[in-house]
Amino acid sequence: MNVAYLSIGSNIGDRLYHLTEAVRALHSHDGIIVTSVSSIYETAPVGFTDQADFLNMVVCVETALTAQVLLEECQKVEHGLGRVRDVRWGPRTADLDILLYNSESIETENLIVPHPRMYERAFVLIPLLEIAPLKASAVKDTGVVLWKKVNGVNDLLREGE
Ligand code: A4P
Ligand code: MG
Repeated sequence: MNVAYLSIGSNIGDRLYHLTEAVRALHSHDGIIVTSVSSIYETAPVGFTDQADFLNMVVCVETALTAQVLLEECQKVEHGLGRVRDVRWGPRTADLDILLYNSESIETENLIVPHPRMYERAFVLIPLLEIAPLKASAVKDTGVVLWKKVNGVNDLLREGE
């Protein structure tokens, strides 16, 4: 089974309804189980800023689908919720992006994973950190290794004594 993290955003109409229907649609797919969901955040628009505030959340799914097929399913969910693509980064009833798929790096014509802009976007990172424990695999090959766990200020200060 594969584990993926998806970002969901909406800034048109009944935003909460769009998020919940997106999750319901994903969960009702035979090859997708939504295993955890973040809180819902209200977020100022990034990129094209002259548009309404978004509601954003991140969900974790277990899926038998390949990343490519998962992307197609995400796009079907967007269409089902009446998404029309016009302005890039512009208003949308529902935008579903694949943030992570296992710990794979994917670069095809229509899919880049990890999502190329996720690390600079608080509206992605804050909900993601809520449900995705930082795993050793996530920092693999970054040149960063856990050297010592510190349990609070006193623990650290005792080290220096
Ligand atoms: N695509 C490539 N990689 C991926 C991926 N990992 N997940 C391709 C999903 N799609 C991926 O996306 C354009 C193309 O990206 C797709 O055809 C797909 O093949 P789109 O959803 O059609 O268009 P878009 O969403 O306008 O563009 P994009 O590049 O996905 O925009 P972003 O970067 O997702 O930005 N501000 C707030 N506060 N909250 C938001 O949710 N969202 C955006 C959209 C801008 N500002 C925002 C928010
Ligand atoms: Mg998108």
